[in-house]
Amino acid sequence: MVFVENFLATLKRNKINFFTGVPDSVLKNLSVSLEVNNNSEHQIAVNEGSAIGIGIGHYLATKKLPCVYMQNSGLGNAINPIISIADKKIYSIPMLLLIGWRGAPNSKDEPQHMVKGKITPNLLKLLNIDFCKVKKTEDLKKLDILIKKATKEKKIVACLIENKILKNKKKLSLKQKKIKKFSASREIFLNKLLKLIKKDVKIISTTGHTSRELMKVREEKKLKKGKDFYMVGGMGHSLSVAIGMSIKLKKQIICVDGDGSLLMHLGSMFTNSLIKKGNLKHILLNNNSHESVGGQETGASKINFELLSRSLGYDNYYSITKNKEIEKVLKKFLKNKKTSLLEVYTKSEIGKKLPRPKNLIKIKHNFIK
Ligand SMILES: Cc1ncc(C[n+]2csc(CCOP(=O)(O)OP(=O)(O)O)c2C)c(N)n1
Repeated sequence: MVFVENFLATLKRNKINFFTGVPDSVLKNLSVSLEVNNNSEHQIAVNEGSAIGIGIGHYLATKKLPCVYMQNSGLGNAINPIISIADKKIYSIPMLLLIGWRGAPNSKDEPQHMVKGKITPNLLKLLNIDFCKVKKTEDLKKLDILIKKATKEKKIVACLIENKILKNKKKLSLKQKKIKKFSASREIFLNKLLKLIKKDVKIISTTGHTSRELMKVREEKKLKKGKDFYMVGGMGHSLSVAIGMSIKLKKQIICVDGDGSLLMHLGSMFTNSLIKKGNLKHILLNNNSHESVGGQETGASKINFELLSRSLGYDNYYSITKNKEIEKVLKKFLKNKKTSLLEVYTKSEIGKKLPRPKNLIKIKHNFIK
């Protein structure tokens, strides 16, 4: 176990005072400390590649190392700017990557994390990034040496942290802004959705709590209409998967997106409007947070999704703010044959206990049958 305070002190001693990244459950105690204590600069990024970009910009502006944090699944998004811009043989931009190591060997985790977890150290080796593993306070000495090396040699270094290692000395919790409009329940919405759809509908649901809740509602209530494809990984790509299906199939394809996920690869909304297949129904469950990994704010409450979707080429926009509006609006939305977005303002339910999809190959077979 390592206290976040001690971890941050090691970084501070090395003049690292700027943080950017995409939240991760392994690093949620760090996120909460950055937000609550507010004594370092911190900017959440929409995806890990963008976080690397922000980090590069920070170095160019200050000559100081940024700390770019992410879950190891986001390393894929980060690789392009790492290897094509920041690499020692390109612009030689130093930074510290702080990587939440899901699926580390000997841990128990979901299949997608076990696959990425196994190759994470090899990926770093391939990228020529020196790294250390921090599991106990003494390991911070290794981290200190590594950061000094990054500063001196102007190269990227990384620190791998496994689940349940980072703890706060004092119990801290994120202050979530209560916004009245965000009051619909995801569970009630998904329940209604599964009742109102036609039998042959295909649902693509986004990473994290949305997929897990959809599976729970379907199983508990024995709702048999439609088939689900849970995007357990590939965060931000549910809409693209739905687009790929809608091009080839005439039946209704429903994408159930999250605000953090949609923002991660927002450009896919534009592709959707270019394709304009009326059978693709795009639903955004907006809870203004990365609920699945600790409830860090996405800032999506500030976005006018009606204006955004229309300017990207969507024909219609619907919204739901309360449970009692769900049935009426959902019926209208599902009947509409044009490219439309339904935004459901949902409450964030941090720490909700939900089951996890397990037999993914079986889920796929059942889905494409
Ligand atoms: C590329 C990538 N980065 C980060 C994560 C970790 N992660 C899983 S779910 C999630 C939050 C998704 O937010 P949102 O789409 O708003 O859904 P919510 O959690 O609020 O239900 C994050 C950051 C991931 N799985 N993949």
